[in-house]
Amino acid sequence: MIETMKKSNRLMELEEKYGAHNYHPIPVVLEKGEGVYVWDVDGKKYFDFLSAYSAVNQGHCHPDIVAATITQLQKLTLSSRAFYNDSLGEYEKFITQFFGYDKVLPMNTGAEGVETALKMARRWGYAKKGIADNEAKIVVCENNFHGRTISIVSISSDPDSYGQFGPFTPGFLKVPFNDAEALEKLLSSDKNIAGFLIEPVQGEAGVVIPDDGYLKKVYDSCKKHNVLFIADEIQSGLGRTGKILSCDHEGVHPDILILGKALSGGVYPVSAVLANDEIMLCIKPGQHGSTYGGNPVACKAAIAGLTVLKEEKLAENSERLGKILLEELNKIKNERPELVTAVRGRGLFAAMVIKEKEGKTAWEVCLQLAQSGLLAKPTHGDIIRFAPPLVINEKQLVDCVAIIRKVILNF
Ligand code: IF1
Repeated sequence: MIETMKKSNRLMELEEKYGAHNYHPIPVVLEKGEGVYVWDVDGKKYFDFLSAYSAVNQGHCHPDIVAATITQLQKLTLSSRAFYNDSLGEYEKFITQFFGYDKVLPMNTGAEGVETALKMARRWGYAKKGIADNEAKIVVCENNFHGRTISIVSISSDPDSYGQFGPFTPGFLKVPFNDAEALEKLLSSDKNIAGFLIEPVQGEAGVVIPDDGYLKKVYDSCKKHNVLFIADEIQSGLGRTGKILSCDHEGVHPDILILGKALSGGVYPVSAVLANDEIMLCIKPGQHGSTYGGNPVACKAAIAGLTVLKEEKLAENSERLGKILLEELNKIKNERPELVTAVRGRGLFAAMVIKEKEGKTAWEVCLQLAQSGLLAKPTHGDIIRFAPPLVINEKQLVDCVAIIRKVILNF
């Protein structure tokens, strides 16, 4: 035991000494993942209830995704877009038909996908809506999280995200999330608005779910005022909330759809921006791109990731087990109402709000969960996000709820 603890400590010290201090991880050093489980360097097994922020919806190291990726890795890893490659066209056809769009612009990280969508919306605003050059505006929601680039933190409400990173990118307006009237009022008052960017469920804000009908109302406002509805489904999509996309709960088909994270099941960075020709073709050759965007490995990983999502009916599993998870978390809340002040969730995307107790916060709860074999991490200090891989089965979920209940009842 001492020997292995030394290994964990040695590895954490290496990160402390040689790595940027841009994270404060839960003190667990992982070395293996399979399905809903991860193991640390001491051989301790955990349920992963964060899923790498919803990037491993298909479970850790899904064999089909790993196999498809390894095969391509041994053939051609990167052609660059200076040339064609034998994977990109097949992938583009696959993903555009999967989600019902004319075209896709392939990128790598979620933030790159969001930046691409912002540029695409601005370009459409000038080319199609007739907005004067450099006057296009994009509306975002308070308490959003869309990534960490300068333009994206320019629209953040979180000082930890934007503080001391100015000056900020202009051309953005904010409305409260879940307030359709506020958006309608703003869109009625300003003709230079090209797009409205939204997370259909706000992840980092703490799994904030809008009222039923909100997405449809804001979508209709966008249609009424010729504004693009841009859905960031990087965290809320790909089965996480019980549908393939969170927008599917209200039958909303975004004008621009941004995907990332679980697109490749956590095996390889892949993001995608989907839109129809009227929007997509506003960007001409040489006006946007990326070295790795659309590389053959990413294409194969994403085809496998989406195939697993559909064939293993992960959205359906998320919807069914999400109902059980929410019901059980509410029971735990009712047993400790002074500690658990709120519970919310949609599909296997849930959150529990913890009231500080004698100086002990959600962080301490997560440390005790880790000791009990379940990994989760708080956001914004008091909110614990519960988001297991969507391959979890009912028995495993029951075991996880038992761990959460034990820790909360003894906290
Ligand atoms: C970190 C948060 C989650 C996202 C949505 C775009 C992106 C993300 C809805 C950007 C990324 C990640 C980033 C990672 C931790 C995690 C996160 F805590 F930061 F906010 F999930 F909630 N849109 N979210 O959730 O995608 O560029 O990272 O691929 O930065 O700490 P990315």
